Amino acid sequence: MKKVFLSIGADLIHGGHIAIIEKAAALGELTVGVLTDQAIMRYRGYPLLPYEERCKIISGIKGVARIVPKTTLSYEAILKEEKPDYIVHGDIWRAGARERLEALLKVYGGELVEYPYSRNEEYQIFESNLEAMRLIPDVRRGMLRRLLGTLDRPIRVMEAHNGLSGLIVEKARAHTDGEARAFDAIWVSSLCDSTSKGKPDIELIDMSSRLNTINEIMEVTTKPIILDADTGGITEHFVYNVKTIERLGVSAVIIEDKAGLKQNSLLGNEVPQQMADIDEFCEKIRAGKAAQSTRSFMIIARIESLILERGMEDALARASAYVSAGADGIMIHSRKKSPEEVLRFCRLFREMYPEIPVVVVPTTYNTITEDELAQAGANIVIYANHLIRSAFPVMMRTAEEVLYHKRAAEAEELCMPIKEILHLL
Ligand code: SPV
Ligand code: MG
Repeated sequence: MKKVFLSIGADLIHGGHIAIIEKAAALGELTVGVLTDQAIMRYRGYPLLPYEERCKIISGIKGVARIVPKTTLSYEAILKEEKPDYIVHGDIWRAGARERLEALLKVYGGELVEYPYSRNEEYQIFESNLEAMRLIPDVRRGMLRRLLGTLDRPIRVMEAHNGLSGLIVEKARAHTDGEARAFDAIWVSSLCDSTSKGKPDIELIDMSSRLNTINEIMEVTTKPIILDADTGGITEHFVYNVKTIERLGVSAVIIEDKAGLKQNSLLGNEVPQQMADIDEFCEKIRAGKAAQSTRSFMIIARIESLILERGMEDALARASAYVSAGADGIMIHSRKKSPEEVLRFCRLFREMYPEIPVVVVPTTYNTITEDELAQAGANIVIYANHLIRSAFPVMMRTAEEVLYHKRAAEAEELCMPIKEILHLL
């Protein structure tokens, strides 16, 4: 009997999939490679159904002899292992994918069997409905916890401060090793939200305005959102804000343990800044946790001890207190050029709490890689301000070029072509 292989995501199964499975099964013994959660995330965002559930559905379909996990979009590993006589595939391909597959099949003499993909209009509606489900607040909110429970690498988060930068975080891909690498979540930074409004990062932008920014980003993205809520404000206000952002579908809020006028952490002790009283901050965490109504929402406590040079012991003592108060995770921040103190904190914290998620923000210690941070125990890596910082210098140069030349021709090479921007959305 011939060996047949078919790869499938199976987050949504409709008649078109059943038809292709039937056709594949008619060619011989059918093995279905079900894409793992991580493999799906690389090209389309988090699947609504976890891998185990999708396998159960596929295993119930007539003609499926066997299921194997397909951990990447590439067929390379699976073909080496399975050497199927036939690979069955629909006739819609990602750029270069067909050629890559044919080259792999050539090595051992396998054959590609292509079936026309069902272009039934109804199926296309089902598929766009599935995409729309990602926008439902309950679905989006739960994604961060699901990512923390699934990924075998740190969650990669990029800042967004408006709809356009949100779209960039949503769509950006780096193609390496035959895979498309993407960001997993969005950081709504207080620094970038304030800067994009021309204001300093001193908790000046009120919650209504922050909510507008979040809404703008949510309108054009599907990825989970982590909100930088500065100090969280006074506890009596924080509890109401928790309810609001949770209802919107934000996955996590991070609050920092400062009191008085909050200034940006990267200024450190160059400006007067105070740490919050530990007990008062714990009370804020407890009140926030009591105010939330879903299990998926997370309140993460951010420790500023290293920023304000209070030492490692203070940082660790605060971490323990905040975890005991119910924090779902700890963010440790540093403004050193070397990652050494953050790595030390992560290792010491991990000895005490193997399971509590740790968030890091490698802005100043930017040569460290995500893999190295993960080895020390970090679970979430936030690139906190890079889109706005990279946009600003080019906008400034464009303005200066126009002023200097009294015309726009010289600025053109700094600009996206008009046609491209018109078609961007
Ligand atoms: C932010 O992005 O607003 C942050 C991180 O809080 S930092 O600017 O490094 O303090
Ligand atoms: Mg901030």
